[in-house]
Amino acid sequence: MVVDTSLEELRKATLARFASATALDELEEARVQALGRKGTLAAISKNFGKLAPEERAHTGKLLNAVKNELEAEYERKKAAFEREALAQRLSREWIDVTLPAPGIRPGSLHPVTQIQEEIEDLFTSLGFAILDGPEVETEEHNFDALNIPPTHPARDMQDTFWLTNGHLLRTHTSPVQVRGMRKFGPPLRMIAPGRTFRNEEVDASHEHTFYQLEGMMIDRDVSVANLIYFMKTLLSGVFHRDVTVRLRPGYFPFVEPGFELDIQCLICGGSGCSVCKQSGWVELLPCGLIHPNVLRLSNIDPDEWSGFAFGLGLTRLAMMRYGIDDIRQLQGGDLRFLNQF
Ligand code: 2NL
Repeated sequence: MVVDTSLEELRKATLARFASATALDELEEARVQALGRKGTLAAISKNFGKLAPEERAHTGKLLNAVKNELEAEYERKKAAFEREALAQRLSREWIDVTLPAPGIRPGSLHPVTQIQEEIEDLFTSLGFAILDGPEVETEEHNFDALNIPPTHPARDMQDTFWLTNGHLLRTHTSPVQVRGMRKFGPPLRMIAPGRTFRNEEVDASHEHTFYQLEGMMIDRDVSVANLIYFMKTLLSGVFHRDVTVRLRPGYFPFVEPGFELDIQCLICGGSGCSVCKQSGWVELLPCGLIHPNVLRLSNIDPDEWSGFAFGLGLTRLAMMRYGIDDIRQLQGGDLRFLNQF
């Protein structure tokens, strides 16, 4: 009976220690003390031999039952600790399987830069120089020299970013051409690619900052026929295919006559979409013969020389070529988008 009492005490005390254990090592310590080779249960078992033979069967069963119960409880609690430890480790070792694999990833040029470089190559092969100029310009270079009257709405605060010192952010790359005419004189073949700025509300097809490429050729007897030839060469070079074009009269103070060269919308194929404002056509290439006043204002005699000039929106061209329907995607710097090109 003494054995029975000690077993019951061991059972209760050990279950209580198992229950209050807060970590695996505490649980293990309780197990070793109760069930280990030198533990309490082993000590109790030593008294087994002293029992009367008729008590042995009963006490032997009880001994086994207590041993089994404690072992089972130990295993249950141990498994719970292990599950918890694993869950904690996994929460620390969380990995984002959508991250790109490590290693060097090849970069690529921005789609607008790619188009700009292609057009530069094309015009270089036709004997044109590539000129650069400042983004902060004088009113004279940006407007006066281009025969744009002092009252023209383009000069408004709403259309142009004016600086407090009277200078402005160039609204086109024409001032580079003005500088080119003044520096080199005729005959002259040049293009002026670069960043331009307009004080505009941003939407799917307008940005305040965009890329343009203007060009001009000045020589003796340059005509509209020369203009059309170069514009067609330019477009087939850009699109690597025949594009449907139409020529409309257009008005710009710096050319006379002036034209709007439109292409059939490459996004919708002409059926109408947000890029072409449902018209099926996109204004792509304003152009014309350089106004005599513009030549004169840059010290070129219009009786001896004539020329054509054109302006091309590189950002819009990239949208057309790659089927991008929102200009903001090209400006956002999102590499997931830009890496496609
Ligand atoms: C545009 C640009 C055009 C030109 C730009 C030009 C430059 C000089 C002289 C004559 Cl220095 N022309 N550039 C010519 C025709 C069209 O378009 O942004 N138009 C809305």
